[in-house]
Amino acid sequence: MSDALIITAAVNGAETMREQNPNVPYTADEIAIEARRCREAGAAMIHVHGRKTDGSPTQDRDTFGQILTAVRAQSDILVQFSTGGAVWMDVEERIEALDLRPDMATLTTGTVNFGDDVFKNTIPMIKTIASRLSEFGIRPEIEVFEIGMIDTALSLLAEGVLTAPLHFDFVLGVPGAMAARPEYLDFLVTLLPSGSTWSVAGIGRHELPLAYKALEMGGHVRVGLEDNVYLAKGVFAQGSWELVQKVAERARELGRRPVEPAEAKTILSLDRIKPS
Ligand code: KMH
Ligand code: ZN
Repeated sequence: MSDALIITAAVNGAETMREQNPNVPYTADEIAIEARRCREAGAAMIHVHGRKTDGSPTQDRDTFGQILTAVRAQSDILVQFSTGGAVWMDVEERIEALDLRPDMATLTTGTVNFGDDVFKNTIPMIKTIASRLSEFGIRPEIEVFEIGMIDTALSLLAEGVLTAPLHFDFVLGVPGAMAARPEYLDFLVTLLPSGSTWSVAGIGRHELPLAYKALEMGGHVRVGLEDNVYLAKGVFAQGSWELVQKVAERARELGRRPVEPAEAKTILSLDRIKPS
């Protein structure tokens, strides 16, 4: 098991609003400040969604351009764009900013219930996103909300739509999808092709317990206000950075080493992908 640990901070998401935690960053400058704090706390990458000034989600290219510029002006943290956006967005809207060439971007390989909504990702939609990622040489983080999404990713790998090595993020605990059961994580990792890397994102109160389990299993970790707004029961996190800090502290106790962005790039093979 490698001691190297990539911590990703999911700093805002599309759904978490300031009414739930006043520290959710909306503007590019707020996101950049938060990203720098996360980097200082031990994160190597942020996962980010666009927001309008009123907090409503957007995948607008200009908004992502401002985010990328602002974040890169303040730190060397890697930037992963969401291609999931919000549940009502169409696929073209979700991927219109990818020509900005973020360090990484997400790819959800299936449709799933998302609370009372449906997060739609048909096979043609997945292929459209994958092909745009490949056009710009961006490696995907495969978001797994349900187990069949692994099978679909493997089929796409066999078809040559995706290329190895794959990086998976298991999102556990979205209402209507796979629950945040620790034993699921034990099983899910057995399904990955060798050479894959993985992280876990536990939703709500499951975030830190699943993160700590991943540390013990040798996986990577995603935490942040997109997934959970609390540091402890009844205590709001002051920002995603505080959750990152908690994971980094526990990691060091367990002999895991939060890596810098440059090392994360190597671990995730981000340098080895060429635009198609
Ligand atoms: N907001 C969710 C509907 C992603 O960022 O790629 C989708 C999501 C996944 O957050
Ligand atoms: Zn997201």
